Amino acid sequence: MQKYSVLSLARNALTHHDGWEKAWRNPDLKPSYDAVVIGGGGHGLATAYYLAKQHGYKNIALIEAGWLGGGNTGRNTTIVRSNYLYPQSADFYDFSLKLFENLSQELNFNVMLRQAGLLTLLHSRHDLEVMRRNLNAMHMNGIDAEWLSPQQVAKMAPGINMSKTARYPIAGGILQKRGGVARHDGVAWGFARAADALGVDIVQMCSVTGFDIKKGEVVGVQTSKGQIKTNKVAIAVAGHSSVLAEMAGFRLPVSSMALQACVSEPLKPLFDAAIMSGTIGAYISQSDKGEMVMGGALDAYPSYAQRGNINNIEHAIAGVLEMFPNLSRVKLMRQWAGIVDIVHDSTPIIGHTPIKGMYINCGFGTGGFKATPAGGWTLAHTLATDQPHKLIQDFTLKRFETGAFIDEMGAAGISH
Ligand code: FAD
Ligand code: PYC
Repeated sequence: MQKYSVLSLARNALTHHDGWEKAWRNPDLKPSYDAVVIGGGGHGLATAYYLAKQHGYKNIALIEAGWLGGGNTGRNTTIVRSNYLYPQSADFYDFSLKLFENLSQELNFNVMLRQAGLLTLLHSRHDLEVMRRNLNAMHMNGIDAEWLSPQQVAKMAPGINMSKTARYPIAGGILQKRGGVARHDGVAWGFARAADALGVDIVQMCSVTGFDIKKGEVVGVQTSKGQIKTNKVAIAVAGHSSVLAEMAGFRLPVSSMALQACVSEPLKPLFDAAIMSGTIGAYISQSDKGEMVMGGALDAYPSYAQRGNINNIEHAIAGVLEMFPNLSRVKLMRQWAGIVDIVHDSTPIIGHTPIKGMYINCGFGTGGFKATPAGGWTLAHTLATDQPHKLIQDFTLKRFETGAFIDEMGAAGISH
């Protein structure tokens, strides 16, 4: 990797970065690859990276229809945590958080992980009773989580509405101290640069348009830039998973829905933790730049329109103002949406598909950013060994035949 002196950094800043080495190449597609990864979001990029790094694959293409991180990876609100209910989920998401804790070093790219805590607000006797059980489950799963009194919540979240007559009074909270935020596009760029350095051909502005399948086995991928021969394919396209599955001739139990978020103008630092309330149906964190990053529930019906409906974001903002009434005069800067892949037990699908040689990672819905490293790690393992990784053996498509669901709706963080 090229080294820069302070002088060359200053010169490059003044010359619009002329002469700066590109972070990854822009290669032409080759006619054949040992593995093709579809989707240049965090999960696809992590899959390609771990295939090369952990499994020694040398001839991999990563195909992205748009630009890297332009899907949900660059649209999410960057919360990371592992406070799930069931042991399988807790093991998987905590493995991911551990990978996050070392990711900047692993990729030699600052992913700006800030573990200032994830605070879940509790508002009623019902919340307290249910969440005490959840807290016990988290402890049994080995996840760090603490019970907070209303006074401790008020201390962590200056400005929060502590009025006893509030519509949703604060009755307490649960804090995962290792939770927090990480820079979403930094994660995509870090994996991309590291994968490229290991020889992965990252091809952007290239759509997968079909598959060549012979006797139930994948033998090729058709793209807008030509055909590729391969007998190993990993699909990681989130909200477009059903579209790709249809191209391969199978169906997925996934609905594609818009999830919105918005940011305010930057403010002076108010609080460090990310704060969520399932009861109110809204969440907020403050970015390193000072913007309030806010969101709420999913839009009400399936859609591929990456825009979202105004009533939903209004509802989310109303929820944020229930929590922090003093933000009512703050200006909004941007609103956006991403198309997320909803599965009815809120647990991802990772593993084999009905097509031999074709593997899938989808169903993360509203919560897959935190799972980016583990999603890539486990999909790479499954593709390379043709065996499900032990962390995801209960996350396969099989559960939709057996009924062995892992219902994580309550831990999804936001209302569905
Ligand atoms: P994506 O990043 O969507 O990448 C898929 C890629 O596939 C896209 O770039 C797309 O262009 C490409 N693609 C699609 N079709 C094709 C094709 N035919 N050919 C080639 N490429 C194709 N999760 C959290 O953990 N914490 C959060 O705080 C959080 N907040 C969120 C807030 C919002 C508003 C949204 C929308 C999501 C949020 N999520 C959050 C969820 C999280 O963003 C996703 O689960 C995660 O980013 C999915 O990553 P991915 O790599 O699977 O998908
Ligand atoms: O999964 O933690 C999460 C999350 C927060 C906001 C959207 N998803």
